[in-house]
Amino acid sequence: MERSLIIFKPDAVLRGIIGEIITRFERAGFKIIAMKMLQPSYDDLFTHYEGIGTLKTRKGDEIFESQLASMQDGPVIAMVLEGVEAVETIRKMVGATEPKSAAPGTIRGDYAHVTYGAAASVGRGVANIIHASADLSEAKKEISHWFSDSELHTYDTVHQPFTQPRKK
Ligand code: DAT
Ligand code: MG
Repeated sequence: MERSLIIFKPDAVLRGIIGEIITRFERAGFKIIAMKMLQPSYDDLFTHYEGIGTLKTRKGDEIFESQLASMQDGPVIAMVLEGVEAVETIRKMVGATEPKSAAPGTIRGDYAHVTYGAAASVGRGVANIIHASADLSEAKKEISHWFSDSELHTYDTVHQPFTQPRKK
């Protein structure tokens, strides 16, 4: 089983669409093993977006600082989901970074439509609802950054019979 780190960004929390999006993950059979609301600090976001995600290196100071400020517009909800090849499938459900380019049916494509250009013109990170780990290595680092081991829960769901050997 893989684990992926999800963050509902302030635009999702302030719009009140968290429940609908959690439902999509539950419907796909992913198990929520951790969840908390927090007001992220600049330092925590720096580690998340540059220390782990290399956003400043990849996209430059202006986009980086705009994104960190946008992530502090309100509280966020961090969550860990577990499932078979969870990281790749959750990224597929989330869709492309720029909502304009995100396919209909994806979370970013269904809940937003804005562009990088529009975000740049107002000095904001592009409001794209949700963060999801890009690959397994990022997922592991992000989960241990946002959650302690004792916050990660172990329990059985009704999906498990379909992913485990048949009982004799
Ligand atoms: P993703 O979140 O799809 O993994 P990323 O890691 O490249 O994408 O960027 C992290 C976040 O930074 C992204 O969700 C929104 C913001 N961002 C990235 N590129 C941007 C841009 N060109 N304009 C505005 N915000 C941007
Ligand atoms: Mg990323």
